[in-house]
Order: sequence, then structure tokens, then C-alpha cells
Amino acid sequence: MPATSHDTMTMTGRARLIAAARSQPVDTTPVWYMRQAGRCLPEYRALRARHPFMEVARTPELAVEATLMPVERFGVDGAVLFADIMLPLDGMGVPFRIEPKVGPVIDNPIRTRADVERIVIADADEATGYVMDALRLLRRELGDRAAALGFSGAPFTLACYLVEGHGSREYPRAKALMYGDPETWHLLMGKLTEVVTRYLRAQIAAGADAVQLFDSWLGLLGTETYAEFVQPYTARIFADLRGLAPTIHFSTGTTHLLDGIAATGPDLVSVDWRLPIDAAWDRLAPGQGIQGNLDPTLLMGGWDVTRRAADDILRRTAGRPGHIFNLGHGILPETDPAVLEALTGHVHGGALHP
Ligand code: 1CP
Repeated sequence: MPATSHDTMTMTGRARLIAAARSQPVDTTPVWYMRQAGRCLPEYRALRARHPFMEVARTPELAVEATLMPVERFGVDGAVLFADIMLPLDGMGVPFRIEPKVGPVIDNPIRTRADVERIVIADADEATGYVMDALRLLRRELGDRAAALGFSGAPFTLACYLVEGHGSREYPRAKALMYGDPETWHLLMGKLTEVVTRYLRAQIAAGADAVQLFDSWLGLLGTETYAEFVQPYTARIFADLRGLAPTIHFSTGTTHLLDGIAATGPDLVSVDWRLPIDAAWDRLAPGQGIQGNLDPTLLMGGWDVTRRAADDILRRTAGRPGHIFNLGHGILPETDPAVLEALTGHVHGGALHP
């Protein structure tokens, strides 16, 4: 397996990722992995054996410790803050908890207009000051080794959890609210848009070099529904953040929505493995970058299949400015960290950047 550092690398990880996010030239392809901070590392499991999830997230020193683990072990160019998409709920007056092996749970879900009206739009620095403190500490500890990446759940994905009360395959209650009571839906999406915008603005002010909007469950929607009930809100967030820091839109299973997603105006669109990356790139707006798109399951097939698939992605992107190498979705917990370490070195040593 290859080493993780190469003589031809002249940029810092931070500079490399930020340049790619702005579709500027780079010395080699920058790389980070979705869910790199929490999923497969034994050092993370050891930390979690000592502290519950929310304690790690709410204690800047612990959150930064977890954030730095994959930077140190894999040599990635992006350090995604250890946090969760649900944290903005802290300021909204909606109590939630993260249950081991289950995920987010909300005991009193949002179901009626009165519930939506009660949602508070708070100041992000007050409501989630611990996230901003963690980012400030991360920025100091990280130096230029890697870019500090902030993130939030997108309004639609947050609405899925808020209305359903927990994770689900189809989010039937959330979709029923959307179709059955559009006025309440739009009120909810408007409020969530404001919360998410404030939250991401505060993260950028605290030192995030780029921010990613996770719309994990977007693939449940058809093209018309997306355009009517979600797209305008996403577009509003990216318009508000324009010029502050590069923005990344994330979703999976959304090949049918790609044109609409591109039109919301992020600097990069994260795509999964369902389309070859060059075919997906053709569907984006001119000058828009792309993030992706290795199938995380491939990594469990061992190094040879992983390397071949990574080479195929690098051949298809062919050194074109604006590519950040990543997985199409989160690392699976069973993944061997040694494969991720080798993959980082392999992408950095990319055949296309001799
Ligand atoms: O893992 C990391 O790199 C750290 C940061 C991180 C991120 C980027 C966590 C920590 N969560 C997330 C994003 C996140 N959280 C998403 C978007 C990405 C995706 O689509 O996978 C989603 C949907 C969540 C919600 C969530 N939080 C789930 C999924 C449940 C479901 O509905 O399918 C789960 C299991 C959590 C808890 C959670 N968040 C993060 C960790 C490490 C954990 C596990 C908790 C633990 O360690 O006990």
C-alpha cells in the first residue's frame, strides 16, 4: 500500500481543499471522508466508551480530539467537525437525544401548525455556542494541515426528523404534512431555513473554511415535489452564504434531482456512486465543482477493488479543477481504517498528477 505523503505535494491540505472548493488549480486532488470522525476508528470507540455522544459534541476539547483523529491517521485535507446534523435543534426549543445504535429521537415531534409556531429562531452563538467554541479551538489546533469543515442538516432532512420523531425509511408523516398541509410545511421550512442560515454563518465566523449542507433524505422526493417544497429554501441558504465561504450540497439517491440541486447554487455538489462522476459533472452548472463519489461499500471489498474504483474516478475527473475526492455516503462502521489510510495516499499520489 502507498505512503501518505508525496514529494510532488507543494500545497498544505487546507490550501488544497479550499482551492478545489473554488474550482482553482491544485497540486493534487484533495480528499476527506464523510463520517470520518466517528465511524470506524478504534480511538473514537475508546473515547465514546468514556463519554456519551452528546458530551463529546458539547465539550469543545473532546469534539476537537475526535475531529483530529482521522486527520492524524489518514492524512486527509478536510477535518469535519465532530458534531451532528441535529445540534441546531438546541436553539429551537425542541428537545432531542441521540440514542446509541438508533440515532436522533424527538419525544414530542412537530405535527401541527401550533407546534411549528412555537419553534424558536435563536441566536446561534447563544444556542449552540459550544459548536462555535469547538470550531475556534479546531482552527487553532489544526493549523494548515487541513481545512476545517462545518456543516448542518438541511431544512428538509431536519424537517423529516422533527415531524417523524426518529429515523425512518420513508418519512411518511413528514411527507404527509408536506402534501396535506402545505401552509404549515412552508412555515416550518421558512423557520428552519433561518435557523440553518444563522447556524452556518456563525460557524464560518468561528473559523469553518467551508460548510456542507446535509440533505440526506432528499432522494425520497420527486422532481416536481422537490421544486415546490424544498428547492427554494436550499437556494436561499446558498445565496445568503455566497462570498463568505465555499458551500457544499450533500445528498444521496438524487440522480433525478441533480439539475435542480445544481440550480440552488452551491460551490460544489456532493454526488453518490449511482452515476459515473463525469456524467454527474456534466449535469452541474458551469464552474460548479463536484465532491465524490466512491461507493463506501467498495472499501469493504479490500484494497485492490478500492484502488481500481478510485483510479476510475481520477481518470474521469482528469485533473479538472473543482474535484474533492470523497465517498458517496458515510464510512461504514466495519471499514478497515488501513484501507482509508492507503486510499488517501493513493489519491494524493494520483496518476494524473505525476
Ligand atoms: O462521523 C463523523 O465524521 C462526525 C460528524 C457527524 C456527521 C457529519 C456525525 C456524528 N453525524 C453526522 C451527520 C449526520 N447525522 C447525518 C448526515 C450524514 C448521513 O447521511 O449519514 C445524519 C442523517 C445524521 C443523523 C444521525 N445521527 C444518525 C443517522 C440515523 C438515521 O436516521 O439513519 C445517527 C446514527 C446519528 C448519531 C451520530 N452522529 C454522529 C455519530 C458519531 C453518531 C453515532 C453516535 C455514537 O457514537 O454513539
